[in-house]
Amino acid sequence: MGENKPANKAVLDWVHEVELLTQPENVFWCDGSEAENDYLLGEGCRQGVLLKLNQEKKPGCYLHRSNPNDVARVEQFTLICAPTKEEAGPTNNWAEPATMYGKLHGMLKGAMRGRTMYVVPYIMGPPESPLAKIGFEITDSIYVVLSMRIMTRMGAQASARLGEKPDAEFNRGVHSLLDINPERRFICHFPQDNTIISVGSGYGGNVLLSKKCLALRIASYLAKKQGWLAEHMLILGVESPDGKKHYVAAAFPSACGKTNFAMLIPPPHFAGWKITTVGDDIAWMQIGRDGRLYAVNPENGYFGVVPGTSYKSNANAMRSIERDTLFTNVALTSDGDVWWEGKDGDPPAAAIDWRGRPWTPASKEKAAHPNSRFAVPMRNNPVLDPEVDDPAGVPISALIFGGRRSNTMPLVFQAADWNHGVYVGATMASETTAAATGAVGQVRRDPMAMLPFCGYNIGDYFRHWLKTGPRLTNPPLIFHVNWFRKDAAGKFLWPGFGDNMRVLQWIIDRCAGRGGAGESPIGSVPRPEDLDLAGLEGVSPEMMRALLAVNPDEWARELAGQGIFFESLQPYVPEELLDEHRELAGRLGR
Ligand code: OXD
Ligand code: MN
Repeated sequence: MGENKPANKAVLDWVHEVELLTQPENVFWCDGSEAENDYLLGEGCRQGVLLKLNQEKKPGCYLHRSNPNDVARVEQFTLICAPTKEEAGPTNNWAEPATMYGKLHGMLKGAMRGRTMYVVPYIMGPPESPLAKIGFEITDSIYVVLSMRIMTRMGAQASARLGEKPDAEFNRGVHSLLDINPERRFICHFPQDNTIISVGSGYGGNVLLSKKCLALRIASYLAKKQGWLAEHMLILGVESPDGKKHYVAAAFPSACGKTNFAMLIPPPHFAGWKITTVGDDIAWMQIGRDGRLYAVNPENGYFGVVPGTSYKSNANAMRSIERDTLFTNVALTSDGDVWWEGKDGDPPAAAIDWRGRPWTPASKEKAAHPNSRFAVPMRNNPVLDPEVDDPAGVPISALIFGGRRSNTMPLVFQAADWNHGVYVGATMASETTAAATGAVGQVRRDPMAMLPFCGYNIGDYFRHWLKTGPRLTNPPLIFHVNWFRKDAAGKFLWPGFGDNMRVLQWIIDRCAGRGGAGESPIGSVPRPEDLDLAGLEGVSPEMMRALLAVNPDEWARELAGQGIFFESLQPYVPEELLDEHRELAGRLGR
């Protein structure tokens, strides 16, 4: 075991270099087999990295507790090391590549002494897809290896697919826990070298280098160069009772319910409608021969936020995580099961919290960390879309942007055309969540939900979007949604979850040339009678009006906020988006 070296000499040479630098006790070449997985799970438990859960209740499930100083992505220590600061742009932290390589190599020197260095080969995307990418992650964390096995198509197939050609392209990822010290924590991307180096963290988003690092930051850079899109979007299928199927892709910032939306169960009134999941976090999209946009999910699993997940909010996620799941930072019950705030049923009388301390319902602190996670193979999802492995991807009828906004943003509106849609995406904003370190609940602009993930200058990213529209002879329509609008007392106006089907149906109707709407300065907004609200509970006609309202005072503030954001990005904002801003101001009478 651990001997599965690839034949490619470029990989062997690079791994050897990292071995000389980090000086591990031994090198373990992963093959992705069941036997290897069993061995690593056993080893993880023996080392105290994992805790085996009650296998009768949760077959194949394990719990990992991260260091309490290491529970979320660290945007302030995430860097794009492009040759110039301008290429990284105004929204990224930047360091000169040679300087940063020097600093990181200094930290990595001898860092794996006494540890095993694992080499993890993986494929992102359906292997036969023209968009598929091969990566190798070197890591000294068993937790990373086991998570990568869930989240990617990991193992010998990746090495085989890379082949022996010396110039075959692959992503080089190096990760070391070092001493999990926030002072020595860096997540560095070298897009021009297809290289990622991550040190000092063991938290998923910082260390599963396939995900945010490769599939978004590096891939967005490659996508710009090669004419496709790498986006922070879920992909779902909607089948209507007459058997017609549409796919939509939706960008929401972290922890705004992408996984829930991707697995939505329609309310009883929508008998015959079916939602299927292609992906819950990332979409790679290219233009098909028919001029439509086609999306693949590069991942193989879901790394979802646990708190709030229940049979009520997301029964498909609950069914998925009944087995083969790696939990991080949830609470442990006395019968070897897991618990978190928002799970169905009563809290346990006593539990061990995410830090490993005794907990009771009277405790002041939460039992599970607000950013605790599950990692689960997507094959566990009962509503996995049958086309998930299609190398060509699925055709996208609508793109949806959305954020967590207590006010201003109506439940849904449709952009007038592609450029207006790009403007809507570029100016979208959301109240911050626990997925990244920092204050929670503040409105921040998060263009296309890519603020922390765009691997190059955001102005060029907007330009790339603007250029993509005219290349699509049959472009998707673009919408904005907000499930989080509140009333004056701070209560959510919309029930969300399954009832979001009502909004999705309207979106699909619009794509099919049906569905009424009223015109407003911000775009087409449905009137209450344009939505199918039959069987909707707890939303009065007055609440419905409040949900769909375009309030001039709120929009005056919003327009100003959008303007301030664009100012902060100057001189990079494309003229077309400044035009859109001026036109919106005109329509709002400002
Ligand atoms: C995630 C995130 O983990 O966006 O998907 O933070
Ligand atoms: Mn995400």
